[in-house]
Amino acid sequence: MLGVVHHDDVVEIVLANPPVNALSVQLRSALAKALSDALSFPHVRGVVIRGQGSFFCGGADINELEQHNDPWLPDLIDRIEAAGKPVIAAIQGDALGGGLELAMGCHYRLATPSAKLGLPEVKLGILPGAGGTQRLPRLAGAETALDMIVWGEPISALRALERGIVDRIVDQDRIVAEAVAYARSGQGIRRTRELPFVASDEAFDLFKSKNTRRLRGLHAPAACVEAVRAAAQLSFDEGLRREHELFIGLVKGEQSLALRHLFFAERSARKIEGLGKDIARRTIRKVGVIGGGTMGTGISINFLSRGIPLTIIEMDPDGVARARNFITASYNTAIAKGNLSEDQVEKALSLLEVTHDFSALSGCDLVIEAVYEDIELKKDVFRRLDRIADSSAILATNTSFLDVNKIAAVTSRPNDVLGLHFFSPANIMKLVEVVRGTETGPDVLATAIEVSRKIGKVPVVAGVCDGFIGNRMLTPRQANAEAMLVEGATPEQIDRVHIDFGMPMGPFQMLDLAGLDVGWHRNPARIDNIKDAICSRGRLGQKTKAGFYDYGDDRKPRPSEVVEQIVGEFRERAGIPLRRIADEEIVVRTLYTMVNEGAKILEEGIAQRASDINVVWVYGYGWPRHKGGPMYWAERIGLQTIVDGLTRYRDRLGSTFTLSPLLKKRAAEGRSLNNE
Ligand code: T1G
Repeated sequence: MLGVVHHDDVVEIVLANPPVNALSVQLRSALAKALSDALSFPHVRGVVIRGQGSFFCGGADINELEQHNDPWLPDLIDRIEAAGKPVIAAIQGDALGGGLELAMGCHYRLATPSAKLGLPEVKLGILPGAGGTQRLPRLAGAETALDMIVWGEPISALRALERGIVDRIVDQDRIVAEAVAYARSGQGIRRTRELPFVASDEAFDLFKSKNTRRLRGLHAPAACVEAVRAAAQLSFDEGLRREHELFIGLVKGEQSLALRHLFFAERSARKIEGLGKDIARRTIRKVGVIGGGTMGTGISINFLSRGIPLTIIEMDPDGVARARNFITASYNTAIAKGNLSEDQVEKALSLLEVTHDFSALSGCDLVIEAVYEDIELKKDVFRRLDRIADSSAILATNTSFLDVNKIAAVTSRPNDVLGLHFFSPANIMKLVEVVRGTETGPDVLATAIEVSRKIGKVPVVAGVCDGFIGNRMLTPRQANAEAMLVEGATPEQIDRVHIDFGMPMGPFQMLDLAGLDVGWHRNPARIDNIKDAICSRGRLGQKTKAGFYDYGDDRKPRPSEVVEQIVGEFRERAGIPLRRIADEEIVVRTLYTMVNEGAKILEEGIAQRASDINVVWVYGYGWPRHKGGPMYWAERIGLQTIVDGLTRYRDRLGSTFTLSPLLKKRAAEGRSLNNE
């Protein structure tokens, strides 16, 4: 749990609680004792605190946040700060949350160049509760403190040095020796709590007014601002009390519970039921992508940006040029936005090959097919791939709904085949549905999860069905949204209900963005549903500046009289009476039906666990993180509430609707949808 090393008159305390040195009650107890012992030795002139492994400390133990076990972290940090001998933090790896707070309670801080320092508590719906909101402003000023605490993003050691959070940058192989020397150097004791901090009240009001949109509806960021404000208004100890008060107000709140659920859900999603952590993984040194369209190039950028050589196959020289130009333009935008440096882009582009020579795929360890969504076309590609690709290569299809088993079946190696369903824009959206075919090998699955994480994605394992997890749950939502449009709701009303709920956009805005012609039969004379009727008038969405909404050059959706007329004509032909539709009905028929579909996905084993479904919707569709995902949200409002709502509107849900037996059963039993 903790190591102690004696360097003559300096004691080095090493936090050793793998994997991230989280400050569990055991580690805190061991640290309190080791510190007390070290300071009690007359010959000891100072103490160094370091983390074992690649983290200084990943913060308080998130499992213990609602517990108050002694030694309480704020008290322990106060003891470090009050020590009569210098205590030096040797930050050889990331110092996050309570880990950075611990370091700020030390008298000096040395850090290695690659170390990151951050206070990400706000991402868990809380705030730094061990003095971070009071010490950071004293070290780095109000602007840096607000930026780091309210948004929760870590900064580099170099930036921390510039901001006054770190005193020196020292290489990995010398940081202990330098810290020991620093402890021995007789540099007086500098207590952070004694540093002055002055900031006007207006600075905090201005920060809040400038970030109204980003802060809207969220409890933790606003509380973070007030905690830092307290550091300017109150004495240090009064500020600590205010910080604690605000922390307690958040830690039991619905938003923090949901955010902490998601933290662990994202990590559970990487685990494959029945497979141990030690399953062998294949090495991915080179990647091939077939198809240099929007998806293929977006997928490619993920690998190139992480230093993985990649070959894109296009049909002909024009396709080759288009693909390369698209990638270059995307990277130039990243430079213009300051997201990447010119050197980083130059390195990424140096790893890219674009060709129409299919045999260039030999030598790739992973090939991702991203051609048009047509099963016969994909089968042809995989037949060719089967002949060309190395015997150890993993063959993945980026299909968003086609049957991965049927694609695998045309190859001689179905155990090497699976789906990697990226979400558009593929270089931005973090979700990857890792679609396991019936024959997909465990090592292939484990490798796909590992390489997805390596390129910064959040993988979730899905079984084969129409739409896998996310898009399958979209189906009842879209069907009911379109039905309610014909019955009397408007696109604006339905979308507003979703935006008020916290979604980034509503069903009709999403359809206009994706394009109404995705999956359209393209026969304007054939009008089976309202979407066909809209498409038949050439209204394909944002790309035609007309879909369910009208769009100006600003791409803002405006209610369309033409759509109103099309819907009216469709309603008349269908003989559907016009009626007023309440928001509640929209919630039941679009959100409750999604939960019902999610329960079926669980019943069928398409998703391994309910929390995986939450990860899919948060990372793939923008479900508000502070509402935990559809299945978590359903549990919080009550599964019986969901069942009762669906029962109440049963006549409106169409003849094909069936209530999930699992949902009904667990609701009746008062149990969770998780497999406990
Ligand atoms: N507490 C408990 N478990 C943790 C943990 C933590 N702080 N951090 C990570 N784990 C587990 C994680 O669940 C996983 O478990 C394993 O460690 C590896 O994590 C008072 C109140 C540090 C950047 O928010 O951001 O301090 O799945 O897969 O990708 O003010 O973990 O293996 O069983 O994520 O290398 C504030 C949270 C806490 C940081 C490493 N700290 N952690 O990423 O590994 S609140 C945080 C992370 C606090 C104080 C407040 C990341 C990481 P398992 P991993 P990684």
